[in-house]
Amino acid sequence: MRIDFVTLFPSLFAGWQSAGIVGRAVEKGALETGFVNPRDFTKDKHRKVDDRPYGGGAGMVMMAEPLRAAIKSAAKKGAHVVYLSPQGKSFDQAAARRLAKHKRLVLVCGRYEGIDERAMDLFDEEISIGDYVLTGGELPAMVVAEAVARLLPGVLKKEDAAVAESFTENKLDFPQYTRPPVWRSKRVPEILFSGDHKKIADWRDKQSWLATKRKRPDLLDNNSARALEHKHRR
Ligand code: 4FD
Repeated sequence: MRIDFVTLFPSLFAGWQSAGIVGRAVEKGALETGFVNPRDFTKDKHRKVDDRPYGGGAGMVMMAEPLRAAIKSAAKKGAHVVYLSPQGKSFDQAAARRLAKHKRLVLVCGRYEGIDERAMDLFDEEISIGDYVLTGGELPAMVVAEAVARLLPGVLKKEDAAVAESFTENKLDFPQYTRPPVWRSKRVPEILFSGDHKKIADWRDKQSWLATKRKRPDLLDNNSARALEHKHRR
């Protein structure tokens, strides 16, 4: 997959795309990134990308034309163009899976108080990573791109893939333990030393359900809650 970021601040992506899972995805060729700066598409000598809002008020608004030209340059045919904004549909694992099916994504990062409303039809969809406001769409774009990159074939090691799957099934991951076997009088559950893989899998499945019930009951719809309640017979 190729992801192009339309941003006034491409340098913010440098560390993110060179380290960790994303860095490996780029190295492996599973993910290709590109950056397009609307400022490079201005024609005036001050390279102006924002202006004061008509009707007055605080802050600045991103001008439509530099944005249009930047998106046009970034969005080769078939690209899916996404605008990150607090007004968008909320992002989740299902949205990540859906976006991961595209060959090309263009993630457009707004700054200031947003963009000229007349530019809104440049986007195929508007996504929010949560109900809060940030200075720019760059962090949200990295959040979306990383969630998508993890789903690309060959990016995750087997262990990490399992954790990703638990959210796909609307449940939390089971608790993990590592050495030492006793830490500050807390013991690792005995069953994990048993070597009985079937029993361990069943125990983890139940722990996963208990954790979801306790921490995120909103993930359990009424039907699956009843089915799981029966399965684990509390
Ligand atoms: N919650 C998000 C996205 C962008 C952002 C911006 C209008 C501000 C939060 C459009 C106003 C973009 C989010 C930039 N803050 N800030 O996903």
